[in-house]
Amino acid sequence: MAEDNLTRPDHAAADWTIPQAWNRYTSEEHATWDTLFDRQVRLLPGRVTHEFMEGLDVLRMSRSGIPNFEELSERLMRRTGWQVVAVPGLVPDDVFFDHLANRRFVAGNFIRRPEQLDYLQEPDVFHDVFGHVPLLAHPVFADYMQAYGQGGQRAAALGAIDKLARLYWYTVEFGLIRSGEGLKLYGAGIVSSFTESAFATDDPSPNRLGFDLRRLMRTKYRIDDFQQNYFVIDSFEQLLDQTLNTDFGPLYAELAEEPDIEIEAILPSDVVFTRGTQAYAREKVVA
Ligand code: HBI
Ligand code: FE
Repeated sequence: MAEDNLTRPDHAAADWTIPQAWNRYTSEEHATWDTLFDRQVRLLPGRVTHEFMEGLDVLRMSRSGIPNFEELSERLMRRTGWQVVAVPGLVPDDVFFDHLANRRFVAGNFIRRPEQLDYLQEPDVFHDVFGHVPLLAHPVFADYMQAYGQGGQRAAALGAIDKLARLYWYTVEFGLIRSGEGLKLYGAGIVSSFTESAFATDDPSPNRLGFDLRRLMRTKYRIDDFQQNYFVIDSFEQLLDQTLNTDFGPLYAELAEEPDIEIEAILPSDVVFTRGTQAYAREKVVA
């Protein structure tokens, strides 16, 4: 969840959008995008779900330099009716949900510095656009993102954003999907990260568990390091169906009575794809 104490910069509109000011990117900034892009497209084939690669392709994202949001939005609009709009950084939850509910994806317009290629706290244009936008070209995933925004508005009214935020985290940001050839990546937090793309697919440390909406909404998550647990969906249709066909009001009321589940816990009811060794997280604690 975004911090509550965000203040809207003077140059941002009431909905927190700003001009992307594409002409103001320096050649060094475009080069940073190209560096990040090149290493991801070398790493991702075979690891990422095919819908992601198709999205990169139909949106012509392999052209050099930071994408121009107007051009990108034109292509995306023709496919699924989504747009990409620029914001200065994190926006308040209600603003975020309102944009998603109206099929607008908010993207930070700044890019990380060359010495921060592997880690930065705030979502920049590479995470937001490379990570999130390709799947918005997929009709079912596009509908899921809108449903999430609408669900966010209802969750806010019910005081349950913390539960719903876990759904975003474990699907949109860090989700895995089953395919004929095994588990594939689709979460934006993974696909935009050189180190976590390899970790999430190959490392024996994390658990990889079947998607279960109620279970997932009880599960804590970590924002400071590689995930200790990934949830695996069968298909984007499953994700959309469950989101549209669940009555979240009663679910939140029930969840309020149930304890949170620890990040690395495996329950008897879980479908287990990988029982993680958790070696990575344990070594980190000692170090
Ligand atoms: N703002 N720019 C931006 N990007 C996000 O991903 C984002 C946000 N504000 C709130 C938010 N995400 C999440 O906390 C909500 O899903 C709860
Ligand atoms: Fe993100």
